[in-house]
Amino acid sequence: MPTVLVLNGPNLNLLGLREPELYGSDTLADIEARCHVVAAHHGIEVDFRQTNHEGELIEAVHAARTGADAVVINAAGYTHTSVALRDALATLDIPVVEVHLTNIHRREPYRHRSFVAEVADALICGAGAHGYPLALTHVSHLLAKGAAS
Ligand code: CA2
Repeated sequence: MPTVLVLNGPNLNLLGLREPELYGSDTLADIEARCHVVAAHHGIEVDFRQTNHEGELIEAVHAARTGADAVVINAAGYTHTSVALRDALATLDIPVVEVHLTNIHRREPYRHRSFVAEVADALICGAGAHGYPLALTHVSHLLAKGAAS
């Protein structure tokens, strides 16, 4: 079964506990549970992780080079700052889908720039927690297409 690494960056462990008007009331555990349901539907396995540390995100991306078939990533604040994370993602030759709960283009100008987007195959933002199942559905489409070609 293909494995999809779903990586979450800093502060996303606080989802549902603060700022629900901005980020929704689902917790990260709720989102993870939803991801497992959608993944089972598509015949894929999800390895769901969250870290507050840039280096750990980068190491997880390195591990995905041999240990995953695709990556879904919400790099949170590091989206807008981390050239190092972007460089790590650029080494992957598996599908990468970027997810944000909020529409980063409707927010502060410093959130409009995404280093991750430069190396992602697709970007889903502004769909709230639903963005994760959407990303997994798209990944399963990309994997099926890849397997067929
Ligand atoms: O919209 C998104 O998913 C973001 O990646 C969320 C990041 C933000 O820095 C990005 O610009 C867009 C922030 C994650 C912080 O999550 C919190 C959750 C609850 C309470 C406080 C922060």
